[in-house]
Amino acid sequence: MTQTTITELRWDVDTVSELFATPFSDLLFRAQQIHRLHFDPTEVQLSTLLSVKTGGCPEDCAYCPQAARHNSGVASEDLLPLVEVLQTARAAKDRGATRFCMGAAWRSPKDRDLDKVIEMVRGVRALGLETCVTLGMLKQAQARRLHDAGLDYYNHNLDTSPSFYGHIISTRQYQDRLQTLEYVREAGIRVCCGGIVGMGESRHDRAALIAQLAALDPHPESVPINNLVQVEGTPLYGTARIDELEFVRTIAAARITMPTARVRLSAGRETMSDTLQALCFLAGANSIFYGDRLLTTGNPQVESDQSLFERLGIKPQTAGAIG
Ligand code: SAM
Ligand code: DTB
Ligand code: SF4
Repeated sequence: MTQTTITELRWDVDTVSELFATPFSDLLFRAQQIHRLHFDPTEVQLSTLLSVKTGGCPEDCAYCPQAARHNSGVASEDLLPLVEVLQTARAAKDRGATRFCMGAAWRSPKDRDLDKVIEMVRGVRALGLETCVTLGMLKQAQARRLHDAGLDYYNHNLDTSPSFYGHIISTRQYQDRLQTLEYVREAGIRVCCGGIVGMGESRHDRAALIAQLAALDPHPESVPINNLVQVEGTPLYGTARIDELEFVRTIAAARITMPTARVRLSAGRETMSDTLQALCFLAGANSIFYGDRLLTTGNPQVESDQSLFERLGIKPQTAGAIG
């Protein structure tokens, strides 16, 4: 099979499952080939996260420390003031991030909340950073307003497979997520959509998640692959951790099925060795969350990431590029 036909394949759960079952070295070789067709393999895109509205969320996502019903110790806070958001964004830019992602612990934003988020998007963009927000479910008109404000990316994850989904969240449906993604795409905003592994799902579920993501047409521009951050007080605390090589396989499957997407090695890096992260980059990851915090949990220190880049010969993507 030529490389061109590989990139044109459509994927279903069975064909993605076959990828997962491929010998590890063959899988990584194939992921590398595809990666190198579309990207400079030494370049990684850096996104910094900020929780602009933390805690007190009405949803019941079993992994999430921000759900009001879980006793995780995360308190409910108000929306951050604009100046504080811009200060953090400026600092992220100074450290080399090119994208700034603002997250809110909402089921969906109220219109008056959106007014304030739009101010944040405008301000962060004016600093010369790409903007991304994740605010929960959107109405069509809200997606259009965000687009008109100049928002570059909207993050809304499918999280897991359709069949495992009910074990993790009961307060919103898979279809609701697909609907929001459709509004975002229709409005002309780039899509950031991925999921979480290590929640006790099977390999079949991981393949089904990847197949769902790859069925989005066009593919998401960014695909965050999160390894569950286990937070005490959440229902998933204590879940058996995913095998490291299986995590790498998931990254490779995302790379192969969505050749031109930024595949982001996302939450969970704090507990990963440098060697495991290097394997993820080899499998086609070319983006990370960069900065000492994710939303409410920790992330590797900037200095330790910079030393990792140096040891791996990785260069951060420079500002201004879209991808
Ligand atoms: N409330 C909005 C929503 O759920 O759409 C936006 C914020 S929510 C925290 C964004 C995403 O973070 C979730 O969809 C989930 O994929 C990820 N996430 C949350 N808690 C996590 C955890 N403990 N480990 C890994 N990923 C997590
Ligand atoms: C995504 O896929 N992962 C990020 C971002 N999109 C919003 C969130 C990770 C959250 C990890 C747990 C926390 O820090 O609260
Ligand atoms: Fe709320 Fe989002 Fe956390 Fe679910 S993932 S509980 S919607 S903040």
